[in-house]
Amino acid sequence: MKEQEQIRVTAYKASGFAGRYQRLVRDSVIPYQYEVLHDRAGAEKSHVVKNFENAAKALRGEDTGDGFYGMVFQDSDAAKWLEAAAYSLADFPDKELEARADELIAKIAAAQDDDGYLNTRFTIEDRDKRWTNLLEGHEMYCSGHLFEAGAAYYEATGKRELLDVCLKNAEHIYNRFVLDGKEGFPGHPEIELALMKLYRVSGDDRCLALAKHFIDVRGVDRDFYKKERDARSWTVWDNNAEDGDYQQSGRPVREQSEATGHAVRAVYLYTAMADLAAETVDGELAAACERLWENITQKKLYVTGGIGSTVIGEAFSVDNDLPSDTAYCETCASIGLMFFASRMLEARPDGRYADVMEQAFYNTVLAGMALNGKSFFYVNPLECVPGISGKAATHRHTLTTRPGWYACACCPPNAARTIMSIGKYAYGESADTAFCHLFMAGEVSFKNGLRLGCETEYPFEMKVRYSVSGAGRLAVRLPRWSKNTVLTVNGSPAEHTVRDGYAYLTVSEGDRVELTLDESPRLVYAAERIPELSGKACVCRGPLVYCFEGCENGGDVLSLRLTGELSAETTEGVGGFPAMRVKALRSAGSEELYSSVPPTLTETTATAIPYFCRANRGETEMRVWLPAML
Ligand code: FUB
Ligand code: ZN
Repeated sequence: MKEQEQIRVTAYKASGFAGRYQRLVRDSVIPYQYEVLHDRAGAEKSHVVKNFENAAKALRGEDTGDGFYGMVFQDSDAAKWLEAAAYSLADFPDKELEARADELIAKIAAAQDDDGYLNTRFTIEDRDKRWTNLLEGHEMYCSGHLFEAGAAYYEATGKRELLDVCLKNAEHIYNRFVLDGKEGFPGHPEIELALMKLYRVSGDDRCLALAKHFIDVRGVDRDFYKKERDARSWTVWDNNAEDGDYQQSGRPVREQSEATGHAVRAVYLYTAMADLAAETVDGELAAACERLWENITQKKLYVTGGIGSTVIGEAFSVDNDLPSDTAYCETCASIGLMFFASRMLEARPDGRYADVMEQAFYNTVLAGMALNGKSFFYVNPLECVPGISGKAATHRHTLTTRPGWYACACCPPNAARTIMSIGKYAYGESADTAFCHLFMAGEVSFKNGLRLGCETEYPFEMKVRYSVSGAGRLAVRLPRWSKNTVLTVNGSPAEHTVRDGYAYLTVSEGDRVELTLDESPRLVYAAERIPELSGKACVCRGPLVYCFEGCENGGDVLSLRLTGELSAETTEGVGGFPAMRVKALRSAGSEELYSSVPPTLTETTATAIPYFCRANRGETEMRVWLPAML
């Protein structure tokens, strides 16, 4: 029995900043990605739809034509696209999009084996290799993404076809690993968090039991992947089967304290752990989540909300190793961090979680997509120097411009589905309280009958106005970065209590609640224990991290220095998003590689743009952290 009521979402119709982004995804990103998935966009080949068609042929015993192409997890790109389409359809009914989604769903359904198994790679190429390489095979990763799509599509349209495919696939996996007791757990966690969603939508207890099973067995047999490798004669990438830390399976999850290994896998796992801990009231699991959260946010988090600092294995590095120029900071990892934060929040409202969720969204997640929605970053460094970035052997991963698609395309559709479901992160509710976690304009209806209209130009203006319909208890987040925060109801100071970063108040029909946050730009300094950042500062305002690009700074940001005083003013920026002009110094030194002639420093004004707007004007230098002369 659950002791505490989990906080869940609400219906949200976006306007303002979120509305602009959702319009972009609806009008450009979803149609563009649909073309990509059909190999009609002139970008990197996907073949994902063909894979489903060819898998169906394989099942019918027909010639599979051009066979399977892509990553072992290629199927998941289609699932993420469907999930984004589902969220879009929920808010903006669109017959044409629904018809396209239904057609794709029919192709996916046709690729499902009679026993419920569904994976195009193994169905087309290697039926006998099913389930023999959990370490690398990604069968459950693909299933997980399909389950998320199936749940979202059912909720959006009421149509069951994909949901039923998912439930049949989940049953197949449940039978194998729970009923038949086959050993193993997913190499790439994802199915666990997805099973929690499938459980809630379908009410099928086996989904919850299967999620719990995979969480419980992970890391108990530390040699599982080694034994699995020794038993098979094939590999995908020859991954190290003995690196338990990399697989988050070096010990049972309830004993883990340090975020290690592949960053996306880690945060997807922690998301499921946090969800399961709240659902089953598992204090030991919740405590592990809290330790892992602390480790990430105190030792392994970039100011942009990026995580996973090393390209080697797309992984977390050791504590405080946060280089700017070689940062990996995969877009999916920050999306996963948002997931983890939101599940922690659902279990226990604490502004610490929402602060990080917001930091990840407005900075790394949005930077993952160009302002026109048609090209994407996988890797999000905090410094970019053409000639070195994307070029030096150590920097090949830090591309200077966004490609239209990737051979490994996990990030682009992940960004799309996250933006289209941002209401699930922005708002939440418990049995008696409506929560405003992020300040997103629009209309929100809570299940307790309360409705809010939220008007704001946030994150560029710091006033957030809520108009209340109905009555009830409201909790509004008080972000830690805001040093001067004022909360009023109907123009008078609000009667409220503050707990864990939220203001709690009781509101009634017709009330106007207004939150005014600190609008001053601020210099942010890193802890001295981060070697890369000593002596540097960056510019932030509200939740936004700013960066300096060559475009409006004379092509050279490497010689810019910040002073202790910002005296910033707003100016025109990129894509209609305001920039800031800040007081700075320009250093000019000798042309010699090294010289004992000290550089001269001249006062100047530099322009900083929001980090998420970076790299939209061709290849250029970019820096978040500048040396600071204080
Ligand atoms: O392995 C599936 C996805 O591809 C991961 O989440 C990403 O990091 C990329 O490796
Ligand atoms: Zn990714």
